[in-house]
Formats: sequence, C-alpha cells, structure tokens
Amino acid sequence: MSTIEQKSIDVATQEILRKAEAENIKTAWDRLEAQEPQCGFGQLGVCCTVCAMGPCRIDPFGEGAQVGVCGANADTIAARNLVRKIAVGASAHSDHGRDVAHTLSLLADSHTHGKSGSHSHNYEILDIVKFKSLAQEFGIDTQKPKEQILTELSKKLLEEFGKQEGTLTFIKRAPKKRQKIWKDLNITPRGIDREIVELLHTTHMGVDNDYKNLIATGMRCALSDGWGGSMTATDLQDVILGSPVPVRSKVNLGVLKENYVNIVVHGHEPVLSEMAVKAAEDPELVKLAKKFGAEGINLAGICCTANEVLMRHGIPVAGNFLQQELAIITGAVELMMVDVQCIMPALHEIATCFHTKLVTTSSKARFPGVVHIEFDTNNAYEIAKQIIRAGIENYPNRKKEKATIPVEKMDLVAGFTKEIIFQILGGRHRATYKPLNEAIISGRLRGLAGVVGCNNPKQTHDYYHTALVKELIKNDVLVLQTGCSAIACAKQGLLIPEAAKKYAGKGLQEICEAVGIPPVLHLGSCVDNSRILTAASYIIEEGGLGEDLSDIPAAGCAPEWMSEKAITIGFYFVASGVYTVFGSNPFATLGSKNLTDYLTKGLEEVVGARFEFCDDPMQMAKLMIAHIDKKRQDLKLKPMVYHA
Ligand code: BF8
Repeated sequence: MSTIEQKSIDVATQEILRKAEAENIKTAWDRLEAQEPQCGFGQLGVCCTVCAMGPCRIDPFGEGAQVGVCGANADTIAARNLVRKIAVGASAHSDHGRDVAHTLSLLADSHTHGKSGSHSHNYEILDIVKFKSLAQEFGIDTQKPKEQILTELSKKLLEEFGKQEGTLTFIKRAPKKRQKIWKDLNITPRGIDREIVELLHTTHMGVDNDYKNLIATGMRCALSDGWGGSMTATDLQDVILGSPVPVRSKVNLGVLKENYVNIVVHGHEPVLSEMAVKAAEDPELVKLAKKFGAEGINLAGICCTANEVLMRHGIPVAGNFLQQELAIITGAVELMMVDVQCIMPALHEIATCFHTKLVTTSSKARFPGVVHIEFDTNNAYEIAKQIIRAGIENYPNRKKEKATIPVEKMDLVAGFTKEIIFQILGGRHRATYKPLNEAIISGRLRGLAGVVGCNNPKQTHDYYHTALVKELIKNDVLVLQTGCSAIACAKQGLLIPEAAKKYAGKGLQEICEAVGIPPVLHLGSCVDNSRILTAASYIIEEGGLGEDLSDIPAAGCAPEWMSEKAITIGFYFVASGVYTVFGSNPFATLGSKNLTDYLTKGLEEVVGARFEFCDDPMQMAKLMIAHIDKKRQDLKLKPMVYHA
C-alpha cells in the first residue's frame, strides 16, 4: 500500500486524500489497489474479445496457445487492440470538433434568419481575423458578406467529417515534405469520420492481419484527429469564443472559496462552460447567491474545460484529472457540472457523501441517478443560468464545519496560442517566427518540447510532469504544455515568469526575461495539441531548421498518460515526425515483440519518428534532450552542454 506522499507530490491533494481516508471515502488510488494485481493478459495486449469464438489469449511464455481460434497471433491481436484505442481517441476529439462546427452553423443560421425566435444562444464571431483566414483556407471569397461566409464556412467544415473525395483541408498546413511522406505511405487523412470507420473496419474479425498495416491505418486515423477533428475544435473555438491571450489566474484546490457558492465545470467542450462563465456574472444570479447567504458565485474548472475557461477568461483551475473526486471531498462544492470525457463514474457515489449536486449536461454522457440538465446550443444561456441557479440554491446545504478547503493556490499565466507565442517572441520582427528560429539556431534555446497528457494513479500524481519539465527547462528547452500536464506544472509554480530565474538555463532565462514569459507555456486543452502542430509547421516555413517537422530539434512526451485520446495524440505526433516518449505503461503491446519493436524502432524508417516508453522522468528528459541534440547535430547547429 502506497503512502499519501507516494500517491501525489501536490500538498493540497495530500490533504484531501487524508480527509478521504479519515472519512473512509474511496478514491481512484484505493480502487487501483483493489484492482491489483491487474490482468497480465490485458497489460500485454494479448487478450482478444473481437469475436465470439473467443475470448482468446496468447500464452506470453510461449508454452500454451500462440494463436486465437481464428488463427490471429499476438502481433495481430495486440495491434488490433491498440488501433481500436486510436479510433476511440480520434472519435472523442473529432466529435467535440463536430459539435463546435455545428455551433458555427447555428450562428450562420441565426445571422441569416435573425436572432429572434428560437435562438437565444448568445454566441458571436469573436475572432474575425481568424474567421476570415479560415474562410480563405477553405477557398471562400472573404469579400462576401459575413453571413454568406459563415454559411459557406460552416458547411465546408462540417463536410470535412464526411468527406468522400480528396483529403482534409488542414493537411495543407503541414510542410510539403511531410505531406509527401503521408502521400507516399498512403496515410494522408481523407475524411475525419471515414478514417475512424475504416480503422474500425480493419479490426473486425478476419480483415487486416498485418500489424504494420494496422499501424499505418491507425496513423491515418490519428492524423485525421490532429490535423482534422482537434484542429477544427481549436480553431473554431477561437473564432466563436475568442482567441486566448496571456492571462493570469490561480490554480489548485485552494481556489475554492469558503463564503462563496462554488461551482465546478468539468469535462471538455467549452461551448456550455463559456455560458456558465457569463451566467456566474449575471447580476440577478449574484443577487440570488447573496440572498442565500453567500458573498458571491465562484466558478472553477477541472480538466480540459478548466483549461478552456482559464485561457479565455482567467477562470481559476481547481485541479487536474486526479483531483476531480477531491474537489467534491473538500465538502465545499455546491455543484459540479460535467459534459464529456475524463469524468469518473465514481463522482456520483462520492457526491452522495456530500451536499454536492452533480449535473450531467450531454446526451452522450449520462450517469444513472444523476440530475441531467441537457445542454442545447439554441438555448445555451438559459440552460447555463438554470444550472448555476441550482448550485446557488444548494449553498445552504453545505456543512461548513465539515468543509475543508486547502490553502494551496498558485499563480499561473496561460493563454499562449501559436499566434501569441510568436508575436511575443517576435519583438522587432513582430508576428514572425524568426526570433524563435534564431534562438534555436544560435543555441540560446536548445529546442522545444511538448509535454502533455493526463494523470494516472499508477504514478505519483504530478511528479512525472514537474520533474521532467524542470529538467527540460534547466537545459534550455522551451516547454509547450496542454491538458492536465499544464495544470500539474502550474501548481508547482512553473507557469509564472519568475520560474525562469529559478529553474531555467541561462539562454532560456534570458529570452523569458526579455519578453516577460514563463519558461513553460500553457497552450490550452488536449484538442489544442493541434496548436503545437501548426506552430511547428510555421517554424519550418520560417526557415533555417530543416524542411520537415522531423528536422526540428523538438520532442513530445505524455509522462502520466492514461486515456485513449493520449494514444491518438501520440500517434499523430509520431506520424507527423515528432519523437514522442510515453511514461509508464507501454500501449499494452509487450505481448507482441514485433509490434513493440516496430513502435519503438521500426517507425523511424517509415515516418521519421518513433515512440519511446520510459518510467523515470529524469530518464525521459535525458532521452528527449538526446533526441533534440541529435537533431541539432543533423542541422549542424552548435552543440550544447547537458546540465544534469
Ligand atoms: O483531454 S489530459 S486526463 S482531461 S485526456 Fe483527460 Fe488526459 Fe486530462 Fe483533457 Ni486530455
């Protein structure tokens, strides 16, 4: 049994875990212990439940059965299991993207037919520059009236999902050389839905039995997420909800407030939470909160919804993935509203131990016994108000003597989009990537790293993210972050400009101090990993750092990953040419040596990048830095010293 200190390095988390222990409330860490030892066949990826002749399993010791009833071997079984996860991850991100595209078409509709009548959605085009540049990318004449552009653009974006001819439009954002690699391998994504469907088809009993071909189809599907579904979600959210700009806020459970109605937004799709932000400021609701004895309404976020409302409004972050249960266990949350993805089923039972109202809002994600207030974009603001009101009315039920709000809350700066980063770094050459490229070329910066992804109770919570990132910035690697990883590092004080002086190497420190940025840049939620792809493409376009994404001195890492979406992200990074390290668990492929070797070695020959699996943050940093140094060497750039 692990100690609380082994469970998390985060002091606020430790405090609430102690409270949970004292009150005999089980959390993810306890449920993990109850599951141990976890199924060995599952961990090795050699259990097949694809058809009803099974379930079959391959004996990992080579003594028992080596093929399933149909004849599938460990390579086929492990590869099929893996690529099915890619399909799920891609569908989660892409379905999110589709919903945002539908919101745009709703806007088109109300602009054409007027806002009265059935529409009370309160959405608008908030980034007109991005709106027009997107329209241009889709070949729409931007001289046309806004209404017409809106109608045409929303139609074209929605068509990307079901596209039957040609390839995805955003693919053109990638460097020419990368586009050619995809074309030659026949992995250029065509339609977003099509790639998911085709991938699932190939995993049906008796279809694709070639693990390398399954991985190729998997990569095409992952690319349709990174350069399709996720990119659509990111860009359209910026258009409709506004592109983020750097913003200061606070992070950790200490952002919950003692005398306020605490409402937590959790999940992924910001279209509703955006309205919750507005509703929490509604004078009528603030007045109501006061009537119920509170000083006001305090909105806070968990997981990627948190990142979305943080980036656009500076709403404080209560925590990352493993803190969702803990937020409720503080006893100080009146209402938690959730939409889709990464919402633990356990929340319901935990909420019943407290006064917290859990509210589901998506028809795609219902929890038995939980209050459901369905979100409808047509009536978004009214629904958001209804939910906030339910939270306010629950305030008198808080047992103040039993509520424990940790004091920990850390400052952070977020809101660094690909456009903003380079405007800021641009200095004299505003809005160009030149200074960034020059910094890498001159060796003031060693390179770039994307550190992203989840928490996993199998690893000490937040430790892997923060230890890795500290090591990277110490070695002059500028770190770009998204998702729960960004929240982890923010809690440890790495996302403030002052962190440069404390933790960064000399070159990175100079750059950060000159322009007043942290050494670790928060780029948003998990769909916003697409911002990293576009930024990397701009770097190539600027010149001096090679011709392909695989030439850039850069590496990716998901140190505490757990979700299928993380696998998909990993695959679109690797298929785009980015060397990517995953922490702890390999993708349950160890039961197939061929497949594991292919992912960690063979893919390099195919797409110019590969996976690495590693369970030590210091070692992860070493691997990433060694890769960055190798790329510097290939580009004949100045060698750098490694600071251990
Ligand atoms: O999409 S990092 S735990 S919250 S999967 Fe989930 Fe992982 Fe967090 Fe956001 Ni991303």
